[in-house]
Amino acid sequence: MRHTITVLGLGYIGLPTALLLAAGGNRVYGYDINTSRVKNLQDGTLPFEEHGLKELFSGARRKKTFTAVNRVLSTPVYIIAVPTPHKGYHADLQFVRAACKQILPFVTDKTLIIVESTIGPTDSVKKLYPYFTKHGRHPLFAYCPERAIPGKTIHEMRHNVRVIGGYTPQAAKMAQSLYRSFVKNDIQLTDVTTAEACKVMENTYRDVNIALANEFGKAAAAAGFNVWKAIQLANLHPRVHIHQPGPGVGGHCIAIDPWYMAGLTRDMRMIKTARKINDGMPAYVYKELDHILKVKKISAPRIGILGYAYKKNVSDWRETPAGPLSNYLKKRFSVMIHDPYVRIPAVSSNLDEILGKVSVVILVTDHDIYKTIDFRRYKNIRVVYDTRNCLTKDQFAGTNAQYHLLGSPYTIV
Ligand code: SAJ
Repeated sequence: MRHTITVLGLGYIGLPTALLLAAGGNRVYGYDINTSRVKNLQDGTLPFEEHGLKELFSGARRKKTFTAVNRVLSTPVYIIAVPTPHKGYHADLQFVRAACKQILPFVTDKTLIIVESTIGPTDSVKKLYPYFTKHGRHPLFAYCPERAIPGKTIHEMRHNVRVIGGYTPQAAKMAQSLYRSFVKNDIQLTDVTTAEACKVMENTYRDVNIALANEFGKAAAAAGFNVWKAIQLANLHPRVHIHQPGPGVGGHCIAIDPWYMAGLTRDMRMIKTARKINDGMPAYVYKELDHILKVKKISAPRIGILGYAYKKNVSDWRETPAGPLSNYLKKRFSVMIHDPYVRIPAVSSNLDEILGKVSVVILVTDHDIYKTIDFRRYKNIRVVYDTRNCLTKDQFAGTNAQYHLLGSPYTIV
C-alpha cells in the first residue's frame, strides 16, 4: 500500500477518485454524510452510473482496498470532494467547512489535505487554510481541481493533464505523488490561488464562448444564414474555435463557476453578460417557437420535448435548460417530455408514445437515439424545432412536418 487516504464526499467526483486511488494501490476510506449512500456502498450498490465505475468498484471490493465508512477515521491524507453550491458571486463553502471541521481532530502538521471541490480564487488562502492555523495546526494543503466530464469521468480522470496548487511546494509535491498512482498524463504544479483561478477560467472560457455562439445564432436567424455551417467554416481558421449554440447551458459547472470569477472586482462585465445570454436562451427558444406557431397558425398544440438531460447521452439534469423551457411552455400548452436516461416522474422514456400524440416537437438535448427517429411514422407531427442541429433532412423526407433549426433561416422541408 502506498498511501492511506480518506475521501470525504462520495459523489460524481469523490467516488470515482476514491476508486481510482484504490485501484492505484492505495488503501482508501470513503466517507459521506448521506448514511444510506454509505450503507448501499457497503452492500455493494453504486449510487449512480458512470462508464467504468462498476468494474473499479468490484475490483476494490474484491481486493478490499476501498471501504465506505459512517464516521471519519484518522488517516494521513484527506481529500475533500463535497459540493460547493453557488451563492451570489461566491462558492458556498459550507460543506467544505463542515468537512474541515470533521477532520480537524486528526489533523497534524504532517497531514496532507487536498481540496477537489470547485472554489473561487483565493478561497484556500483566505478562507480554508486559516481555519486550521486558528486551531494551531499547519497541515500540508493542496488544491487539485477535477477536470472530468460526466459520461467520461473515469477516462478523463486517468488521461487529462492535472493542475495541483500547493499551499507550499512540499504539499504540491506530496499531492502529485498521490495522483501519480492513477493519472497517466502530466501533473503540473503551482500555488493554490493559481490552481483555483485556472479551474474557474477553464469553465468561464467555455461559458463566454458558448454565449458568443448563441449571439451568432440569433444574428443568423435574423439575417438569414445558417450559423452551424458558418461556425464550421470559421473553425477551419487555425486560431478560431467557436463553440456551438443551443438552448442554454446546464450542468453543475459551466453555468455556475464563472460567477466566482465575475465577483473578483467590480469591473467585470463580459462574464456577467455571457451568463445572462446563456441563462436567457430558454426564453429565446420559447419566443422563437411561439413565432413559428403563429406563422403556422397552430393555436393549441400538444408539445413534445425531446431530451431533459443538460447534455447528450447522460442522465444528469442539473441546471438543465429544459427545466425553464418546459415551465414556459406548460403555462400555455399541454407538454410531454421524453428522455431515455433521466428517471423522474415528469419525464417519460416512451418515445414512440409521445411522438404519436404531439403536433409539435422541440428537441432540447441531442441524445444519439433521436438521430434515428423516422418521422414518417408520425403523421400527427406538424412542426419540429431542433435547437441542437441534431436531426437530418433525411428524417423528414415524405413527412408533413416542417423542420426548423435554431440559428438558421426558417427551413421548409
Ligand atoms: N454546450 C453548448 N455549446 C457548446 C458546448 C456545450 O451549448 O459548444 C452546453 C452543453 O449542452 C451543456 C453545457 O454547455 O448544457 C455544459 O456542458 P459541457 O459538456 O461543456 O461541460 P460540463 O459542465 O459537463 O463539464 C465542464 C467541463 N469543463 C470544460 O470543458 C472547461 C469539465 O472538464 C469540468 O470538469 C466540469 O465542467 C467541471 O466540473 O467544472
